[in-house]
Amino acid sequence: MPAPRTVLLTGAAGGLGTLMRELLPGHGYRLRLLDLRPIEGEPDAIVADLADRDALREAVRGVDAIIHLAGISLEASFDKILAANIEGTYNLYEAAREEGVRRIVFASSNHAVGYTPRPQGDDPLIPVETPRRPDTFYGLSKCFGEDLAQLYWDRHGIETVSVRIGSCFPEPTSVRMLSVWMSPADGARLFHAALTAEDVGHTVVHGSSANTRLWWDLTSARALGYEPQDDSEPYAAKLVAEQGELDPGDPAHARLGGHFVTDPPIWPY
Ligand code: NAI
Ligand code: 15L
Repeated sequence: MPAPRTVLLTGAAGGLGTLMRELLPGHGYRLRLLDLRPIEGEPDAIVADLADRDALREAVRGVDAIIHLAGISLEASFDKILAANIEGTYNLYEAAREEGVRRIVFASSNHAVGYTPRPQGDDPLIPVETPRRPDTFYGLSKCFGEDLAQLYWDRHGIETVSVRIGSCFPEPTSVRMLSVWMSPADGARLFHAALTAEDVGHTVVHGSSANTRLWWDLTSARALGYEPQDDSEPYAAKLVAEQGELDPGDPAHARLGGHFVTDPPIWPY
């Protein structure tokens, strides 16, 4: 597959979308932007809801690939998740099929497997084949997205890399995040690898930096050519001093999904 150059970035107004708007052009991409919300300083960005099938079809027309970040990124009612994340992702895949787009990078989440116990002591890293254990309706929608991606590969030959993102923010802000953090620069490296690796079919990868306290296995991400450069450890002393080490007896600390298991943050809109 020739290297994709024009990429539709959905969810471009969001936190991760904003970071990727800054970083992906440095990897050689021309981005077409889409979001429900207008983006200041980006008059050409497409303002559209994932529910609008005609708008999606127009948005994907002529792009080489799609990075799909748009959707509800926290817990919400099932009806809201159904519309934005489940039907919305279906609508985007249908638009891609109709317009002949051959590669999608899907922003899955650690919350698709959030109930998985986190490794402790000498436990092995969580493998990418770990059974699905969504911790929320939000996590469940990411399981759906991964399965949709598999179907569209098997049935329609559309390739997807589903990136189960840990926490991609400028800095880790909690002790848990020291284990699942993906620096924005590593995020851009991973998306670049996911866009350019040959013959991915449908591949699921974990999205993190090379953290000293890593909880999950990065083998399938590295197989795409991803070489993480960052480690959260320089942030550890300050965060541990403020928050203490994770308590294995605390249910909010015992599983990969952290507080999403016990008290998930709710989508405010
Ligand atoms: P965010 O909430 O900041 O951004 C999501 C964007 O999607 C928003 O700009 C919103 O306006 C847009 N959106 C929501 N519903 C839409 C709809 N129906 N149609 C069009 N646009 C819609 O979330 P963030 O942090 O930027 O995450 C981006 C993606 O990555 C999400 O899919 C999230 O689930 C996933 N993810 C992010 C992680 C992170 O650490 N930031 C971790 C794991 C997954
Ligand atoms: C996610 O899936 C969320 O979208 C993001 O806002 C963070 O909460 C992240 O997981 C996390 O687990 O830290």
